[in-house]
Amino acid sequence: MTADLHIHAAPPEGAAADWTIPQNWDAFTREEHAVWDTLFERQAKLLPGRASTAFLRGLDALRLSDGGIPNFDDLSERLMKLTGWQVVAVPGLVPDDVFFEHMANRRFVSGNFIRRADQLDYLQEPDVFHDVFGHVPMLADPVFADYLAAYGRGGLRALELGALPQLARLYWYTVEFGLVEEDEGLRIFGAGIVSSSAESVFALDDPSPHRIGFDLERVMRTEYRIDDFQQNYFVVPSFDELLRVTVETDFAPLYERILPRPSIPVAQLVEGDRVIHRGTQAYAAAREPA
Ligand code: HBI
Ligand code: FE
Repeated sequence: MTADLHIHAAPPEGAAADWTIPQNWDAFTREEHAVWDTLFERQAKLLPGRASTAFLRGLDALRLSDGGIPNFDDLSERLMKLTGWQVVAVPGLVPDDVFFEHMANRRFVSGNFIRRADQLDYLQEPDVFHDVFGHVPMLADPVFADYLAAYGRGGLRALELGALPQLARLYWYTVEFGLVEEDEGLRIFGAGIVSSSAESVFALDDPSPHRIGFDLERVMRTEYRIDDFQQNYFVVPSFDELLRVTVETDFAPLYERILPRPSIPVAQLVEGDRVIHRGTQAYAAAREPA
């Protein structure tokens, strides 16, 4: 047996001890800025009436439509005034503790590369379009901004308590793939959805996935898939409510309760679910290997 010492790879050459790198905005080529513009225009057309009011407001407030990959210094200046957050560049995925430490200190880490023009819908690691277009508009919302900082603190705690997989599900089903209930109907806010043209439609309109009312314990017990559209989406009643339950819940006893229990497979409904839409699961069934 070895102790869990949180040993991880050293930052790559050219990165600081906290894994950040200079954005080096001047080094982006015209082609790379054009990829941003193409993706931006596609999503900007699709999202009114689909994305949450908070997301659309953030897009405006941060002037993400100015054209080209945003300069992080300018973006951080605007964001700092609104909610005290900054955006910092990293080479790619960073170790969990580094990721949480930045978040707890209101620094959002962004990949410093952009997908190729011939791979607009293909992504192995989060690039600057996913990270900035997908995540940063929500950080202009004061309530969501507090939620993400609280999540960072919770992440550091979950590492100590051996409950990272459980807490990561909360991130997945809210920050990445969350829906919110607004007066006019369901809206998307998860970065994985709003940065994807196909999933922006699928998550709201397709009969296949379940849409289930958010419940913290239920979400933290639920498996997820990283290789295709989600089979479950969880719907928060509001960001105030999401923030409230996460700051008011004592996570240590919650982890103690759920760690010994089996996880809930993707697409399985359980007793107590507030089912908003019972999915047909037809999309997933058709994609299963024969
Ligand atoms: N690093 N750059 C980056 N972006 C992420 O979304 C990210 C990461 N490191 C760890 C991580 N996500 C997740 O595995 C944790 O939330 C559990
Ligand atoms: Fe993301």
